[in-house]
Amino acid sequence: MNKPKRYTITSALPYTNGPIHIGHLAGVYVPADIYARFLRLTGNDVVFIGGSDEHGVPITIKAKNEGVSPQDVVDKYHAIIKKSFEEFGISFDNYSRTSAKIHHETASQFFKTLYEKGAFIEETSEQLYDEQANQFLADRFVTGTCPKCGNEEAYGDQCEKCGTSLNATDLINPKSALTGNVPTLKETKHWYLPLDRYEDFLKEWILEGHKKDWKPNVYGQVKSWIDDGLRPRAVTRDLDWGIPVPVKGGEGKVLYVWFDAPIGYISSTKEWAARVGKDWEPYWKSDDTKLVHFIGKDNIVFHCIIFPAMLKAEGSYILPDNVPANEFLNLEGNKLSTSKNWAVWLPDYLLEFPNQQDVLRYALTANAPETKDNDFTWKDFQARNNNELVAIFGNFINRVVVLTNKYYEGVVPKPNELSAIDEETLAAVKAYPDVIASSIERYRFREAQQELMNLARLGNKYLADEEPWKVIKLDEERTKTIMYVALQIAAALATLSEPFLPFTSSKLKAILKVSSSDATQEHRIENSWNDISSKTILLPSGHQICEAELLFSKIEDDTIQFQLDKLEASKKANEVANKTLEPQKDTITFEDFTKLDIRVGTILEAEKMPKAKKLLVLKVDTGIDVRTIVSGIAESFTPEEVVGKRVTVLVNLAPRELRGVVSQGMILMTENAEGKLVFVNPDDANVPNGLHIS
Ligand code: B3M
Ligand code: ZN
Repeated sequence: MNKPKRYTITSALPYTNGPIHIGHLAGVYVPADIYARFLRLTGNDVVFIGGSDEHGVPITIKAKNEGVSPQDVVDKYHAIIKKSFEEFGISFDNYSRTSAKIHHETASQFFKTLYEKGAFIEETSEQLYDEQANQFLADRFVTGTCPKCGNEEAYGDQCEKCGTSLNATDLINPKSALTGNVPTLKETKHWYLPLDRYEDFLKEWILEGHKKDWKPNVYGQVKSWIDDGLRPRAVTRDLDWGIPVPVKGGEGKVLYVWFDAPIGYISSTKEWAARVGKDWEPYWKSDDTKLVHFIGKDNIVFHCIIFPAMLKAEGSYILPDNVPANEFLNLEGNKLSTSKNWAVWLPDYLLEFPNQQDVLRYALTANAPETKDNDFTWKDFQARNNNELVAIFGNFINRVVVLTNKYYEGVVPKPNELSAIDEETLAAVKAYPDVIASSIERYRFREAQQELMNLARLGNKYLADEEPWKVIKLDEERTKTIMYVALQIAAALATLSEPFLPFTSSKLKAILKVSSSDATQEHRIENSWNDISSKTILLPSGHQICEAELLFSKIEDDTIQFQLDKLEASKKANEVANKTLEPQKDTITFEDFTKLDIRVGTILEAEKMPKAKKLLVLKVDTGIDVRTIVSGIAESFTPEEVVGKRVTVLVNLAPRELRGVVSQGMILMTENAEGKLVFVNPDDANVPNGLHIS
């Protein structure tokens, strides 16, 4: 085990324009949390930093779409995001926000320091401008074709497809995201960070210094940008939402969001240090601190090139030791998308799967997009729970605890002489802390979690081979030894599962009355991570444990179907939203209109038209008579559902014979957002405006 160190662990600051989804969790927060928990458990000095990224165009666009102020947007989502992280067990030491005073001060000061050092170029140039919106277009306010990869939806500061960082004027066929207009050019002054000046430094630091220890996907991206040649990048913007540019000539301008956001890690550390009475500086300025940034792959350029260049220019900060960026997680075969509502949202999960945080953590880590994009499916989630957590981990613990209570009233028995298998098994247990640690230290969290499960498998196999439930009838003394060994494995699992399954770990520790951190509890045994390999006995004989309690429970098919149906509904809604509405028909005169005789009616009877999938035969009370109407709604309604429904009926439509039945009129229908036919009722929030009544 390595010497304890000081660690500053950061996780990308989420844009505060929507809740957290599984893509964020799998890419950034779950691995960062495993890493932070592991390092704390192994006795290191750790600060794990998070916070909301509250500036930038995504926030402004959201505010505009919702007709509220950017401050309203960030206040709303900051609260939602912070609460969901807490409930999910992401163990930030501090979760801040970039609208905080301490951040505005820190970021302003950082800019001023660079300005005073002459680290910027000041330049007036022509920038994209939207005449109609009266606004300069940068970042997400403008989209166009990426000159590098041809992606037609690249943003003004970055192409998310190939990761390349762009200047808005690089885009081919730029289009304003505000009005759809083709932008014009207008002169404006900005401050640029001349990245070209940092090429040699970056080459030496990353290309030579981190060839071996950085992930190939991260190293490869960085190398290709550096090889292409770096160019100056504007770090200020003509916007009114953000941190004001704090130097002369900067009036009416703000810092580029990607200039201020990474400084948010520093501000959040300062906020934490002040709260707990520590000095923040060693965490950012001391060479013996390891700085690690957890991010998704679309953030690599900012964390490996731009922010390090800023830190280097400032001069007093350390650089990241590693940036273990993940690839993307897809959902049921499609790219996660906030705007298309193609996501599993954390607040929804927490509501729909109460006390099952560890199941999602487990499934996301088991499928983590560490080396390539990966897919989350609900079926896999169910299988991971039922076949692994329930059948292996939960089953082992349950058998050990139930039998200990049954045979020994919950007291760890005194072992007799250990057999060769017992010795081997206990020796195998002792190897796990190092095996798991070595995977975590190399940012291989999937592999680390697999090893944890292998320990549970070892326990299961030991019980299955030794069969204490049979041996008890023949040899009570041997049974004591078996149960003693099994209890040692259970205790090892209690400690080693903590980084991955923190809720389960604490439940298990309570059952076994062991603790690795909470030493204040009475009659508790302390087992740290390192103790699992160094102590001979983890649970001594005579130690009393508690009754069994289920750690995991089976997830049924209907629970999974409910989630799949929700996604199906999103898909349908997108199809409807993307449907181009038909243009308005030719104008009619008032006389034309008065020819239509539309009445309110009630459906009295309904039955399926034999051999016709779409048709129902209805008896409708129109107020003037009771008549037969054949209606093509059978795919959307059962006959039982429509009986008693109040409807609007066109009563003077010429009668028409359909499959031998004369239909006398038409029920007016439209479609809801899911593409299902509904009776005309504009109060139904599901019915979009503009759909034809037909
Ligand atoms: N807010 C981008 C994102 O949410 C950005 C990360 C900032 S980290 C300093 O993907
Ligand atoms: Zn591109």
